[in-house]
Amino acid sequence: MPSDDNAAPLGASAPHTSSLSSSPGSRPDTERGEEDVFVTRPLLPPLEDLLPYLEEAWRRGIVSNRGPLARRFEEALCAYLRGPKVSLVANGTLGLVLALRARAQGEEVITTPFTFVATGSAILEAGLRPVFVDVDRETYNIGAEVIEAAITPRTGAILPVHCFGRACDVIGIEAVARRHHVPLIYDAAHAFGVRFGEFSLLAYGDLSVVSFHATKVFNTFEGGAIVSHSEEDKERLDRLSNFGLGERTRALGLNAKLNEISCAMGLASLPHLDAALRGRARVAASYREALSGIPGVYLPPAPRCQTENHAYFPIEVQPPYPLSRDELLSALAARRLFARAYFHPLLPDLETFVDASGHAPPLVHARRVADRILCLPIAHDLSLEAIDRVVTVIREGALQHPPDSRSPA
Ligand code: T4K
Repeated sequence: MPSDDNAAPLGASAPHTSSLSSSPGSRPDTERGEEDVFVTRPLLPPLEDLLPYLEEAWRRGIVSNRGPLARRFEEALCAYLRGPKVSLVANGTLGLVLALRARAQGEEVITTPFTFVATGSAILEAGLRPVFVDVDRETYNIGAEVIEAAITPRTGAILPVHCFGRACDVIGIEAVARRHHVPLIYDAAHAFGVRFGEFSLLAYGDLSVVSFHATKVFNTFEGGAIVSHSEEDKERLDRLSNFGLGERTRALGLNAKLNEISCAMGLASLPHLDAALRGRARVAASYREALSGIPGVYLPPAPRCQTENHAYFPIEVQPPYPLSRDELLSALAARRLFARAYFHPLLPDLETFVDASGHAPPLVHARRVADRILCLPIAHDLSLEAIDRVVTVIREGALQHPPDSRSPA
């Protein structure tokens, strides 16, 4: 396991570095000579770590259909997660569709409105209807109480999201799911590398679906996995992701296999994950220190009972901060710092879901958060200079006068 001992200490002027490669694609801003900074950058292992796996695949001529690299990658993930079964899939979205097709029973799925569009699309794609319930103000996740209040005879599954890698109330939600005999599937797209108590957060629920997309803390370019707890579930999910071949029940199969090249990427990257998570933790700590105490810039408190993967660095922009969230987003973009308003708008406000969703209670907290949320750039190797540029723009914004206090021209 490589260490990140070479990483620059906080306060040094060198960038956060480790043995991990930085992604190409940064483009200097021509006026100031500053580089573009994106909301994230992929974790890329040194090329020499990837090449032996690629050579193996080339030698064999097996590049897909659950070859030897896929089997090894599944074993490596099982060992990393310490227990549960793993079914690789081509991406997180297909993983969600298959998980729902495998386990959902009724017509409706209780879920969160504050998520990426893929959560809702997967529900529709599985032939079900989303029922959106409000999120908790602090965790950004849906909780046990609101879920239980929304359960009806039509409920076919519960699909909470561990938003930004912050754990849902897994104990409370599990109790609700058991009490009402409703399958519990977590959209854990953001949650790889998070431990809750002594277990991986992915070990909770009947099934958990994680994304290995390039924008996630751990990536296989595109990819994902469904985490399950019985040989029966794993076999079923594996059949469903292979066109449903051998499937004797009614659930519809798909082609959702992960190719061998993505598995090679996973095998080469996994040994670097811990160092990358430590790099992200250092960036988050730098932001926290530099941004705390700015009136109107709210930093959500660190989540309890879990480790953090710092997949995102969300802040909320609210009065008395003089700029709106969108104005701050533009001010950052003007300095080639590309933060994102993940997740605005809310899913029920997207045309796709307006007619498709069941009755939605007032989504008071979700609306408030979606209007204020801003995810700042974060990556394992984000430089201190880049962090400083982001902080400077936010601090400069804090010094502006709100429109109504400006003296008339
Ligand atoms: N559930 C949830 C809760 C999710 O958030 C997601 C996906 C899913 C399910 C579905 O999982 P997948 O089917 O994707 O496995 C991105 C991602 O495409 C998406 O995976 C992710 N969530 C979502 C939150 O973000 P965009 O459209 O915002 O990504 P994009 O291309 O603008 O990338 C953001 C920045 O990342 C770029 O400005 C630059 C950087 N980047 C991106 C790529 C692709 C790189 O540096 N290198 C790259 O190769 O959706």
